Amino acid sequence: MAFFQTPPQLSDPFEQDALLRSYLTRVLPDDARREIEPTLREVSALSASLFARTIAEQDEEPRLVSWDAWGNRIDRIDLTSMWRDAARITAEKGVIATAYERKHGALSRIHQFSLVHLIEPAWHVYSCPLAMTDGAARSLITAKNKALVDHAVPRLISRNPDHAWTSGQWMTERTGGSDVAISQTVAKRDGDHWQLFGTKWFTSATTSQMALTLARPEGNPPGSSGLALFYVETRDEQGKLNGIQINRLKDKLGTRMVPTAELTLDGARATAVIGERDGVKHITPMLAITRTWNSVCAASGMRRALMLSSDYSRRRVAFGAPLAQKPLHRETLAAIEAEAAGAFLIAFRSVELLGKDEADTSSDHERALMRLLVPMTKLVTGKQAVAVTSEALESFGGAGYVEDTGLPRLLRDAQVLPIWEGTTNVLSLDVLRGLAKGGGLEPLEREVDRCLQHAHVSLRETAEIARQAFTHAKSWIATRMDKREIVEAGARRFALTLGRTIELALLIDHATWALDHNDKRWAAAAKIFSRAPIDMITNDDNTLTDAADLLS
Ligand code: UCC
Repeated sequence: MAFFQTPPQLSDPFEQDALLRSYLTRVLPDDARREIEPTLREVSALSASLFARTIAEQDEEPRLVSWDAWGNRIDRIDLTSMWRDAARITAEKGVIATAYERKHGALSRIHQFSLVHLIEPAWHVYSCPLAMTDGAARSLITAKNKALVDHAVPRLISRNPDHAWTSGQWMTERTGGSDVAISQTVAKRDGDHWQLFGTKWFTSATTSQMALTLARPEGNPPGSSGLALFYVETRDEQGKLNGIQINRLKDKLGTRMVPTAELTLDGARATAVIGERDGVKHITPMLAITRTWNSVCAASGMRRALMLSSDYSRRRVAFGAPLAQKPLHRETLAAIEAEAAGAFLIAFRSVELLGKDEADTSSDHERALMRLLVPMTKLVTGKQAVAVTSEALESFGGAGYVEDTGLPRLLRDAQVLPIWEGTTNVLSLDVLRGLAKGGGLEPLEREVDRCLQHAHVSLRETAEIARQAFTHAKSWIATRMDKREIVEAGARRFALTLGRTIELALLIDHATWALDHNDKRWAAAAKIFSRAPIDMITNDDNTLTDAADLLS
């Protein structure tokens, strides 16, 4: 008889996600959890039902139609059917609205991001425009521009698909996406409004109805303080593009359903959101939100890859038994399970802090912690997402490398996570910026202590690994404060060490709670996680900088 392999199945992502369920049991009061859970089950069923479509429609891509049949320039982007459906689902399921209705106070962000965690892998990175939409709503609210808040925010957070808008975040120019201060777009005053002139080199999800962007008002000085934050609607009342030309769609490694475009702004009518300067500073509320989305989506991508891999391991028989019974295969999957669990817990810790900040229930310590944790979580989870999805693909053997299984897309889509919204290096430097501006490492130290002080007796050795890594990071930075180049060169090692230490501490914290509830799984994850590199700092910085000099 012919031999065929059985593809992996996805039944119920919520039911299959033991960590999400135990985390929600730990952090939510029973009544809140009872109210929230049906919405998660509904979205989980939807996510499972879309699974087959994510494979069947994975070759669909957005298309730029530059001209109509009669020679008129129209610059229309036709979206994939999955993306059109995702817009409706977002509104109907309140994927943005849940955070702003704040039905569960500070816990509402946990509710919202649990929805995101379940649905994200099912809709071809539609989380990209949603992250920016959420970030735009938050930035407009923070800027307290009443006219724009009244006009745009109800649409950005709407539950009505016919009324809802999404927003872009146009920050990247030809000069690059990291050093935003050298942006070249110019803003010229036009009565009460402004007109923008320049090129935006990467604009994600360009079909959005509005965008927040940066431009330099004429006469302003160079540097980021001379940029201002602007609100732009992409089309006018007749549906014509607002002084915008779409030059082309980018041909990318992954996120191919995301219509990422290159734009020319040629007199785009714009409104200043808050003053005429300090645009970078005023867009940072958006960055905090989009970076948090990035972290949650990194965790959810890892979870999806693992669900498929573990399901497959029970179906695939090789060398006389299912892979799930092979010791080496089990150990390999356990190692990536531990990584995914650490990533999930740090991502949702950022989410908790964001929720408290917005509900105005944060302490000063929690606000300082959030400033550091958001970039650190984004950079550490972005790297883990690439490593975990790569390992998960390998666990399928050749099938993981074949396009029509739908598996390679998981890795391609993960590869953007360490790039957009700040690369690993840029965010490592942002962690240093946060330390310099805030209270140094104290907020992180308190967080490590909070997690480890009640560590279960069986996890004391594991807790010691986290403590030692943190102490090493603390002494490394303390003894190099005056050596700017050494600190900059080591910023990534330092930030990754802190990020992985916090992940381990959070794993121990969760595992200690779980052990009290007869669940040994997360203690096992903490132990396995602690065997992977946590402390990446070296005291021998000069050897590395000398080597880098020779090799560069
Ligand atoms: O990638 C993009 C869109 C992709 C789609 C989104 C999908 C998301 C998830 C989906 C999941 C599936 S748009 C491009 C994103 N670009 C970036 O993220 C920029 C990366 N570059 C940086 O982050 C840089 O560090 C810059 C641009 C912030 C550096 O700017 P400056 O102006 O050179 O730096 P300064 O002078 O240090 O900062 C200016 C001000 C300061 O405030 P003041 O003036 O009071 O001292 C800083 O403290 O901004 C403040 N600031 C911050 N505040 C800078 N960074 C932060 C921060 N992270 N938090 C709070």
